[in-house]
Amino acid sequence: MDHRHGGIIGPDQRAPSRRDFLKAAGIGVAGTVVAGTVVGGLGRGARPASAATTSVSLIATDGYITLPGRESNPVYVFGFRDVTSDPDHSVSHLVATYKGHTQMSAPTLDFLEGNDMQITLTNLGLVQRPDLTDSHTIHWHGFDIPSPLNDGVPEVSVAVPIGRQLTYFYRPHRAGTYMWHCHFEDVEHVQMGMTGIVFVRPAQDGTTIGRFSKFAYNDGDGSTGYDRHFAILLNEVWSHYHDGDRDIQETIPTDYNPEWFTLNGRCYPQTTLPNDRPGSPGESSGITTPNANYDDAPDKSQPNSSLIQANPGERVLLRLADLGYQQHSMQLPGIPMHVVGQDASLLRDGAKDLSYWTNTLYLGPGEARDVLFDAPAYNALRPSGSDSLGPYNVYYFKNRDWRRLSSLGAPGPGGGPSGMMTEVRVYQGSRVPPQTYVSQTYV
Ligand SMILES: [Cu+2]
Repeated sequence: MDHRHGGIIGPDQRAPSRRDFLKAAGIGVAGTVVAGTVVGGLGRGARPASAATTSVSLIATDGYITLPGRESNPVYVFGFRDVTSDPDHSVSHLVATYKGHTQMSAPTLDFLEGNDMQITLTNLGLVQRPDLTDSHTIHWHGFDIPSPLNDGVPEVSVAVPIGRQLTYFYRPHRAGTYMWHCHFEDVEHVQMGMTGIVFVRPAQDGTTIGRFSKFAYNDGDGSTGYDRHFAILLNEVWSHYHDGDRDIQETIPTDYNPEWFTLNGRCYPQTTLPNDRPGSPGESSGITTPNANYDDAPDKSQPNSSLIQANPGERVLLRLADLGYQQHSMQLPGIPMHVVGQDASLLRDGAKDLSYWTNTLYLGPGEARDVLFDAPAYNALRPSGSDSLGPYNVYYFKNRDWRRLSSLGAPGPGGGPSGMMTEVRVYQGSRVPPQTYVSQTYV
């Protein structure tokens, strides 16, 4: 293997360190290009230096999440967690700190077209299943990647064994909303929770077209401009698979019969609780899961909110992806939806506009959509509520199949909906501050 493309590093440090690999590639350890070019792509030769390099550090391990009806018996999962902010990325430190403490869904990855991306994945192993020696990978679904080495399909490249690290390199050239997942024994690992959204902001971002400076695509005319964006992953959870993996029992995947229907790994009304972002004051959902098999500390195991907050008149971009195994039809009654992107492609053929307006979105497994809507004016006659930002109108972004608005076949709190549903809150006055990152919450 050419070390310029990344490296597998053991905990014993007999192998060259990650620092050595990055130096060899002309990349500073702080994550900026310091000299010359970064060589990548098998046999493709040198390429121009990119504007910047973003480095992300992720761990893969197991853990538990809390779903309706299983509050006292949390559901076993595999997953990814972002440890970039931890200054110590040694395998020994990561194992001691995070093994058995994963999350679902995976962190949302936010990249910029043309920038170099490094994602270092460390496989910490599984606490509940020390007998399972499964590797993990990162597969960027739908990404037109030239290098199989970084594609994460283990049968044709490499995977990351327990106790090892691998740095994946990407330079995305196509804007859009994608998804990412582990591709190792993927039917199992995807259902077990190793799924998330990755999106690429277009090079057009930062220019001003009309009143917008942020866009879903390089549209040239501002037609995909937005004020706020939200990344929401549609998924299902089948208890049999998760309990079977926990208890060392066989599962027949073709018997798939999920009982939970989730947005970002949560069921309504948990979907409307804030994010759990470390270091972000005010963002703590309070969703904790006792980690019975590792220690007594509760985990912030479902950190990704699906709450959509907007001011009247703002244009909102929903970055949607389905990484379950079923098709879902989603509705937003009261607000028309404008579909401008599909599977990381602008819906346009030459000069022909292929975007469409709908009241029902259909997403199959492995599909993504970019959906714009305009937040309506505040209307005192509509259903409303109030939170720390003040009074709001509420619109429900929900699955159109009522069976998927339940959990374990039961309704939610008070006999209301559960499952695949969240709220769009449109506030009276302009109370929502400017968004500084995707899916930011303010309650
Ligand atoms: Cu995996």
